[in-house]
Amino acid sequence: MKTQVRTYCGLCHPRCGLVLDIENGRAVRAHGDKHHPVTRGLVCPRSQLMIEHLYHPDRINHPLKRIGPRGSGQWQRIGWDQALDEVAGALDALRKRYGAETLAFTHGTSRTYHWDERRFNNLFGTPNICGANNICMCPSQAVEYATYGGFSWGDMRHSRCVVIWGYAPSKSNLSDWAGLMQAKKHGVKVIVVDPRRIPEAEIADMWLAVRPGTDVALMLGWIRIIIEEGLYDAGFVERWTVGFDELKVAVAAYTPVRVAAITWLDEEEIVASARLYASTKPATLTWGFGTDKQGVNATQTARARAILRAICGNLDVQGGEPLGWVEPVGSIISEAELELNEALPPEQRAKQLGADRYPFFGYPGWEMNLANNRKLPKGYMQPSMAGISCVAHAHNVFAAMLSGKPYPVRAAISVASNPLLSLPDPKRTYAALKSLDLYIVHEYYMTPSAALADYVFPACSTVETSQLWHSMDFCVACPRGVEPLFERRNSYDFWRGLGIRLGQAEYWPWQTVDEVWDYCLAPVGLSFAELAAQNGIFGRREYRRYEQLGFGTPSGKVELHSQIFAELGAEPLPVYREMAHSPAGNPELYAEYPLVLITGSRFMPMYHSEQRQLASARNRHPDPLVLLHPETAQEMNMEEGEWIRISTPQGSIRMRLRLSERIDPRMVDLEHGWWFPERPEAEPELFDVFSSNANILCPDSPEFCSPEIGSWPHSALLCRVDKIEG
Ligand SMILES: Nc1nc2c(c(=O)[nH]1)N[C@H]1C(S)=C(S)[C@@H](COP(=O)(O)OP(=O)(O)OC[C@H]3O[C@@H](n4cnc5c(=O)[nH]c(N)nc54)[C@H](O)[C@@H]3O)O[C@H]1N2
Ligand SMILES: Nc1nc2c(c(=O)[nH]1)N[C@H]1C(S)=C(S)[C@@H](COP(=O)(O)OP(=O)(O)OC[C@H]3O[C@@H](n4cnc5c(=O)[nH]c(N)nc54)[C@H](O)[C@@H]3O)O[C@H]1N2
Ligand code: SF4
Ligand SMILES: [Mo]
Repeated sequence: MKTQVRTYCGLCHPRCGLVLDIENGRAVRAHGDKHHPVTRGLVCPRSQLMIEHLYHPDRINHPLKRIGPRGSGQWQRIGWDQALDEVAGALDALRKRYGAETLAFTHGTSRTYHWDERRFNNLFGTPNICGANNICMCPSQAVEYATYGGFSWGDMRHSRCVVIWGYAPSKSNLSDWAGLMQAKKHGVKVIVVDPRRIPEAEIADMWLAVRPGTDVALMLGWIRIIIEEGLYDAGFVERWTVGFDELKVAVAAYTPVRVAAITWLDEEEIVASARLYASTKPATLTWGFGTDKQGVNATQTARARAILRAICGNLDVQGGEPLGWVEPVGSIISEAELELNEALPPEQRAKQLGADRYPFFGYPGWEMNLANNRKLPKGYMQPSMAGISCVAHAHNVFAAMLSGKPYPVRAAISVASNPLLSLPDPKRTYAALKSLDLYIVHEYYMTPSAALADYVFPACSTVETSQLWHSMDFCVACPRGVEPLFERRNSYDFWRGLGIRLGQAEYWPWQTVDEVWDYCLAPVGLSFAELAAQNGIFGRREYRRYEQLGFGTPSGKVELHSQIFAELGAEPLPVYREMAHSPAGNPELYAEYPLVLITGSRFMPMYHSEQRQLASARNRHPDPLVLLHPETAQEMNMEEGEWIRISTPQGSIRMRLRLSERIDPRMVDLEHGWWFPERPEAEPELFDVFSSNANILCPDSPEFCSPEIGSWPHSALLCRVDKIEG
């Protein structure tokens, strides 16, 4: 019998509408859902892997309990109840012995629900949630909250000028890439700021091949030109900002000559691009991971970007940077509320690891943003989730596991995260995980991180569970396509199962996650099934709402000079910092490591460390690649296709060489997320997790991190390349 079911693809962020063709009870084909109100049938090549992923023989289908030494690959299959009972018992014993803060949690990027993990950890009593949030979008979001009380994702489709800054949507976000192409057809001006000649650069009016890690110097140069030439929106600046005079002083030193010397750019292109951006309205300036992954400068780059948007008059205008939620979407119970943050008492908040060094991204900064947000009407600007911008610092968490200082961290849980691949210094992470009394993983596959666990719980694919998905303007139902296979369960069931065994039963009243969606939708008078039947809800956006409501900041205005930063001892106006390892920051080191490294530029069909076991993905992209300019390779007597060694003072890895004229001869660009599921699991191999792991090259100690947030560098480092003989 043949049928079709509507569901969604959750293999990355956008949750595109998907239709599964079902034959004899088995999904046989996945294709875009033409009737999906947002994605309208558009899907990327990765979605075609869904069927292979759903039925893959390497999937973990039952809970596993370690029976040999940690990392020996010896497991026993047990039931969910037994596994949850044993884990809850062990967690309770550790909490009694060391305090709740002894449990850490590592998260990855948005795949599961996230509020459920925060809810459990708040109720358990630990503030030590850590992971990629220090570097991925969340820092930008927190900075925008401090600057103008909310977060914006630019409206490319209606814009007259789009600045693609450290962002490559052609590889990372199909719907923005489609939006850009559509805008281009209507004559939008495009400026690309990226050290690589990406496809976006090829359709751009201007491409600025900036030296990695120096973007904030360029932004400060732009601000200086824009002020000097009177290209800013004087009316908006006068009425709606504080700190303009201080800003003028702060940018005075960033003359085109100086910025050119820092950034590898020409003075003329710096001036011309600033004029093009500021004089074409409305304009949008994108968020990009290229600027979040540059360590010391990441936070102030986000500040300078927010300031450019504001002084050029692009905040909350159509085709600029829309702000705030629109009704009825704003009335839906938010994920921030589901986190139940009030459950974590102040004395436990105060124990968050790393928050003393990076207070803006811990409870102190999050609480200040929250207090300002509460001055606005509920539902207008949703408060920032603690899960997004209130995290412990991974460096401090793993250090505490190893040293017991400032207190013992003896247990960890990872859900939808593979810390050995995603975080810097994987050998340290390895030693730390190995040292634990208890390590729990909820996963699709046996990964290098899962291989070190005591218990591994089987996760269901996105098509096996439901999700409520919304942006500021819409909310759609993402329905389950097939019933969970074997004993796979979603993260809600995992956390609830643990929670009710640890005295949290009254806070998990909903038996299934579908009941949670009904609870969230109650204020708009819909159930999840009704939302699915009516194909989503959409709000109508009005612009410049700040004219009535103000901004959710200490002054109620856009803070060019940030009071929150000042109060937390951080730099209240943006500055450029030369990195500890850079050509100018450390000339001796530069002599030994003469190339500038970037890592992790996105490529299809892979998503971080996933898909390495899926034959159709691996056949297309079998090996980890490192890109060099042909001239650089020639100097080193290297040829396309050979395996070469790449080293930083932190460590060395090997990758296969690809030559590309798209990068500067002074640079190296290499992929992240590489491990080899085809190699043995048991140690010492551990799926060969260290040989081509980009993060072996990346540090996260304080001198490399942004002092405000602790963003560590995956990019803008110094490296060298060598031939591998034999
Ligand atoms: N060198 C370098 N490192 C980087 C980056 C870079 O550019 N360069 N990028 C960084 C960024 S931006 C991010 S966001 C992080 C991402 O880091 P992570 O999100 O940790 O990404 P992965 O390493 O793919 O690990 C995710 C794991 O979750 C599992 N998984 C997927 N979906 C589900 C699910 O629904 N349920 C459960 N239980 N498990 C699931 C996958 O099998 C996979 O093993 O990496 C960061 N690391
Ligand atoms: N295919 C695929 N898509 C993904 C992901 C994936 O793993 N695979 N991951 C998802 C996640 S979690 C994220 S965060 C997004 C990230 O999506 P993007 O923001 O597109 O991230 P990247 O591709 O890491 O980097 C974007 C660009 O930044 C440039 N860059 C590197 N360093 C610098 C710098 O110092 N300055 C400037 N100006 N540019 C620089 C790189 O050359 C690259 O072209 O992608 C999401 N989409
Ligand atoms: S993997 Fe592709 S189809 Fe799936 S959600 Fe992401 S962009 Fe959409
Ligand atoms: Mo990310």
